[in-house]
Amino acid sequence: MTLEGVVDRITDTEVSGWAFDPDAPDRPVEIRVLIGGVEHCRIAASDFREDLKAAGKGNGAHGFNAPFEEPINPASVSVRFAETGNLLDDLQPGPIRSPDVLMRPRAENPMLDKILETGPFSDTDASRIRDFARDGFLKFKIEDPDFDALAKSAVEDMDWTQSDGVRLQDAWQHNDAVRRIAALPEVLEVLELLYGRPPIPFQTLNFQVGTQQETHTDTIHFNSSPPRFMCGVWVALEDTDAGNGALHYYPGSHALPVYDLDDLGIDGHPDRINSNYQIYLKLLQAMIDAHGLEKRVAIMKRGEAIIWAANLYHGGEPILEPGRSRHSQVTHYYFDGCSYYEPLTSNRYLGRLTRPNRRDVRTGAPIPRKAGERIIAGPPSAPPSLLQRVARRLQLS
Ligand SMILES: O=C(O)CCC(=O)C(=O)O
Repeated sequence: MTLEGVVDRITDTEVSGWAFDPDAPDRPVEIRVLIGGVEHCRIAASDFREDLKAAGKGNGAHGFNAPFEEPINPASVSVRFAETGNLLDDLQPGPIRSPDVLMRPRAENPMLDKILETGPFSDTDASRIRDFARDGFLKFKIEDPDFDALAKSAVEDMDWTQSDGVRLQDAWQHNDAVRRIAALPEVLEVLELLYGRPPIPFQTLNFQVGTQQETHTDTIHFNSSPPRFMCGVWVALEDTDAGNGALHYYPGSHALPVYDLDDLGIDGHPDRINSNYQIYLKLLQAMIDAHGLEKRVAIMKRGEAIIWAANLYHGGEPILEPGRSRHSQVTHYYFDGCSYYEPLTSNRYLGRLTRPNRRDVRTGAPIPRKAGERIIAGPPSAPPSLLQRVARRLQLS
């Protein structure tokens, strides 16, 4: 008897996967879950999963999920076929697990073709993922019926005296419309589609006017482990065009390597944020020249949005008609199952990482640092000094 099966996920509270008998494709296979070698439960793998059906596993009703009453050490869990005693993990990983095992955003996974082949994606979703994979950005229209009212409130009910003249950071803390724009369900859904993990909004920036920022990436400000699990969503709260300082970006640049300061032979440090940042920006210009990258300017209508990948080269065009407003909101997102650091004040090589203590914009709760399913314990970074805070304000992230 050759049974197939894979443990997809073990956490401290549950284990899940699938088991299948190719000789009896619709028969539920019984499995045993052991903790520290002692049987915890026996269950039939009979939960329906669309991905199993799509992968030709009989009627698709071969998934299992076993919860634990109390948190346990995931390393102590094993799962065996009840009939043969073999471990599920001993077997060749099935077509479902293998492409997903590499922790990369879905659209930036080098095994994307395989993932799209095996996953249950509609044609529209698959083409959105492919577009984002190729370009590093995705433009879409926000359909939420409340958007107009939210956009109005995010502009008019704002205490702009708190801004630096261009932008107001983390206005979600006192403006509910800003918080709701950051948490629009349709935005969260498309992010989860592109990244394969639940997104976590952690920072908002509201702009009154064009930022005229030099071309940069977000990875230099907010890097993640595993890499690339961060993105920005830029939402037009009014029309933008060549006159009021439109956003620009370089399609495809996200696929270039992610560079950190140690790639430049320099040390990330709170005292050198701005000088190091300037060196990094020069590298990006050199990369643009070397690869012949072409700039595109985003002419956006109110209510349109752009998602950009963490490593997409982007910035703000010069304002050609001074005095015009250009209201827009950028929300930065992390993704579940990662940990984060800020390269401009860190040194990876020396193991000195500035780990941000950020909060989930939806709830105000701290965002846990994770490696996969495990929450990483450890001291939070010290709060930034006055010098760091001033330097961060000056640097145009
Ligand atoms: O809105 C713009 O002009 C640029 C925004 C930007 O580059 C950013 O927020 O990282």
